[in-house]
Amino acid sequence: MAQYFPTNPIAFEGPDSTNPLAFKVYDAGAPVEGRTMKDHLRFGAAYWHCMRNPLSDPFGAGTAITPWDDGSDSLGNALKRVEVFFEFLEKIDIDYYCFHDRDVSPERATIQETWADFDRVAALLKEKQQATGKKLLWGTACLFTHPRYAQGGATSPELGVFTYAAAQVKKALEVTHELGGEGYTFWGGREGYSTLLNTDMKREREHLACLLHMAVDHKKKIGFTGQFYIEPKPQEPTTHQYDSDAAACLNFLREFGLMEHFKLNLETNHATLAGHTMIHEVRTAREAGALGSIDANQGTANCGWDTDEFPTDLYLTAGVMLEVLEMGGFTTGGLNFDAKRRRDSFEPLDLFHAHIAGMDAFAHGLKVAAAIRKDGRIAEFVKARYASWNSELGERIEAGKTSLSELHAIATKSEPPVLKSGRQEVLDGILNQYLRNTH
Ligand code: XLS
Ligand code: NI
Ligand code: NI
Repeated sequence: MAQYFPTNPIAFEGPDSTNPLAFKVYDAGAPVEGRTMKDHLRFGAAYWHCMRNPLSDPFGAGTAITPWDDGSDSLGNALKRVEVFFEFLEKIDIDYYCFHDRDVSPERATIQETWADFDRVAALLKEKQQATGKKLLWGTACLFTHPRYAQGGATSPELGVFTYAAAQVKKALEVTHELGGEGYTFWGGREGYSTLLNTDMKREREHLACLLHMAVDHKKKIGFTGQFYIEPKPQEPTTHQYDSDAAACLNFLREFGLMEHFKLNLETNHATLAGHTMIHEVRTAREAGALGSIDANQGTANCGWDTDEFPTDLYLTAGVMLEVLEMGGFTTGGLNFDAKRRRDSFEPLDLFHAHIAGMDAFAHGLKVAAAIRKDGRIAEFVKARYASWNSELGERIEAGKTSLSELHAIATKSEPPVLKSGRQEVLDGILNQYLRNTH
């Protein structure tokens, strides 16, 4: 194995290990609810953050130390990064990865040249996948970096831009298919507006739906059976994005007849930017049968940016894994670390520290979630809370077999209803008990 990272493969050393380059909780082969941790968590690494993020911010230059990268956009440099990335995947023991077309290969003067380079890089990605057994969780097209997309990709007021975006999606989809990708994501970073004064919102949303319908058609045409995802985010970079949260995405999909073709790829920091908890977003998607995949990260609570930090909050990971277990586990999706190191964690080894922290946090969340489910107290409480609905009248209301007049008559002759306590603090305590007692 090449040696771009000065570490051995990361191993599980148990909860008392003090080795920063070891897993304390994530024990890949350990069984939880009849499946291994590895199978449940389906971790993915993001090519853009691992290989292409210089760790700059609006006030300062990049700090990341990347001795393997000559800083050029040459094909040789792009191929070199693939070697480095696969060494990382092997050593960190992550099975899946995700990429945008422009992360792995550069944009050239013409579409033909751009695609020729993309094909060369894709061939190496495929070779590396075959040699290591690593897999593509999802691919995507970057429709937000190039200046042509300043006013949107699929929602640009300019037809030529839409056409270019469509070409880029076609190619990214075909490469994803070629690499055996299990999914394909649409994140509309610039599919929104800066001001309604210059925007025909109705037309732009319709155009976005047109592109997605064409993608569905093309998927069938080329025989790609991976899952399509939409990834909601309310703003940043645009002032308002059309796919603002899970509920808005579900409405969009239903409005344009796309529901059966898409699931959601939910990201924690996008949920918080939308004013929701991640658990709310995950629950909303799960109940609609549309929980597909997760971009695992977290934000700083008091900061209105998409800070994309590695997820270390155990309440978050336990809550997310409870929803995933309730769903019966991921199928095509997984936990893709759409997360970056802090600007001050710039050494190559910090990539390992960051992923280890996230993987251990999700492994712990998985164990806590399984323990809570086994205990059953929370689920029983919820069931009991709605018990009055299991009456003859409750069933008739739920079946749509009564009327306001009948309920008026019943309410008139009944005693006033008596509420039971919601016991939130008891439930918080049970959650904490499992966060403390799970090892
Ligand atoms: C940005 C998004 C992006 C998508 C893929 O905020 O999270 O990284 O996951 O385009
Ligand atoms: Ni994301
Ligand atoms: Ni994000």
